[in-house]
Amino acid sequence: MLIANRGEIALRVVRACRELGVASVAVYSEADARAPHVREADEAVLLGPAPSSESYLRGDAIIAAAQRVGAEAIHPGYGFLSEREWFARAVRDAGLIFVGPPAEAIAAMGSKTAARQLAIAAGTPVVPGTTSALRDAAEAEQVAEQFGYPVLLKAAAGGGGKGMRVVHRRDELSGALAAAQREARNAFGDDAVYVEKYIVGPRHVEIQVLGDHHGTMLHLGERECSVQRRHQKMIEEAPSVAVTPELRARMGAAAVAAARAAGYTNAGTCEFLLDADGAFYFLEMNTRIQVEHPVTELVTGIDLVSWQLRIAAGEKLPFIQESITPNGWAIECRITSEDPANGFLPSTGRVQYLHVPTGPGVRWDGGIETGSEITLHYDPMLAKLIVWAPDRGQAIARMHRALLELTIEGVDTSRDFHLRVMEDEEFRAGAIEIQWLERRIATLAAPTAPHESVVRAAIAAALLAERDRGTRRGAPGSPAEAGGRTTTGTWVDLARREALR
Ligand code: MV4
Repeated sequence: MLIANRGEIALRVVRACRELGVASVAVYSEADARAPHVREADEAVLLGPAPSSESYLRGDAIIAAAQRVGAEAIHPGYGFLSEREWFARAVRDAGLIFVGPPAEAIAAMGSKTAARQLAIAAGTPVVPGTTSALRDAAEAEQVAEQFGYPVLLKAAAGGGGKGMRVVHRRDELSGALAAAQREARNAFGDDAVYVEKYIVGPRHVEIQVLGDHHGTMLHLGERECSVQRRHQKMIEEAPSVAVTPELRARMGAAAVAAARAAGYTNAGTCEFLLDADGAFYFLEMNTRIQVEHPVTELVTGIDLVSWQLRIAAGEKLPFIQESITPNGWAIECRITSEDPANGFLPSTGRVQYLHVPTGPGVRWDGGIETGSEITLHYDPMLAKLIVWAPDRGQAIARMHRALLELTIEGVDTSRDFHLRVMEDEEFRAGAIEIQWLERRIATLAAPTAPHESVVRAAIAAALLAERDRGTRRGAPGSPAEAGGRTTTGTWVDLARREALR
């Protein structure tokens, strides 16, 4: 198996390969020569310089490398080449197996208007709107009158929020259409824009599907992904507080029908909007393994990456739909090298010290280690911290505990932001929707103590702890004694670890 990716997902695939007895081949850029995914794979092939365009996006070089080392298959991970129809086709044409859906299914879901047509034909509910590109502003106005304002203009070639415009009134429509078309042409080289009714205040709930080459297509329930900012998810969970077993069965059947209509195989995800009344609407299908797949793994007990490989090898799925029910609760926090106190500005530097949480119900899917250099060449996601517990309340408490155990020194991270979310009353009540985070970001991303002062406090505390070791067990009234519910306890955690090193 050649793994055409880097970071945590490359490591995740290496691990699945090793458990299945499949030899793994990493690819890497010059910047990643010492990266964990390179060291952990059985073999590794240098692609080129650090920029993705000269390394991880070089489909030709990756296929040539696979042929040179005698690989049978290529796993694309997520991002990079994972949803490029031409790459899936080129892999197949080279006599290799693409671990993912057929190129035709990627193409069918790549156009949002084509995906809507497929979904409608399959009986999957979609947001009211058009299924072909708007010709002009007059047509847009007529369609908008029909569905009622507000409406949303979307790029047919889009996805992930690019080329979208909310329109509240008729007199804004023609300007917004021109802007959306311009943005779509620049981003996708295709200015086709269509219109949907704008759904206000929904949740983003997605359904995992898994299909084999023998006609079985299953759904593995939902993930709640509403905690996002600028279309970047920050926290995901499974199941969703808003989904009953009855709704899960209906959304699951809708996702399976859409996937079948696209000729889908392997792992995929159907994205839905779920409104406050429990109505759901298909948005688009992600034709790859997703970042947040672990929460589904933890509540279903099904190893998605392992099954991706087994499906690609021609195995039959041995499960029946009725046996797949979520057990307990899983939450994932994306640990990114971004400074929440500074508008989530990407942070760079060397990871000087890394302490990874462990203990009951804790999983760390990471791509970094002490010494890793964080650059601006790649995505800022360093790792995912995932927890499982019997119910949502315990999962939140467990995530909070695990985040307190996490120390990353050397770059700014989203860790403290996640601690505040776990402490937030609305989040704890499950009262989240897609605008929730933007609304609350100011309080959740407030600045913390400057790095230098935290380090000084840690050193001072370490010296005190060393002096007091064996004589005292946590001073009464200290942050450590307050039950660990405070994020200002950061220096105490640091100090404890300093003292133990
Ligand atoms: C919508 C919508 C409201 N109404 N469509 C954003 C990205 C793309 N996947 C579709 N998106 C949306 N489509 C209608 N008709 C709101 C969003 C949306 C959104 C969706 C999922 C997760 C986060 C989001 C953030 C803002 C807007």
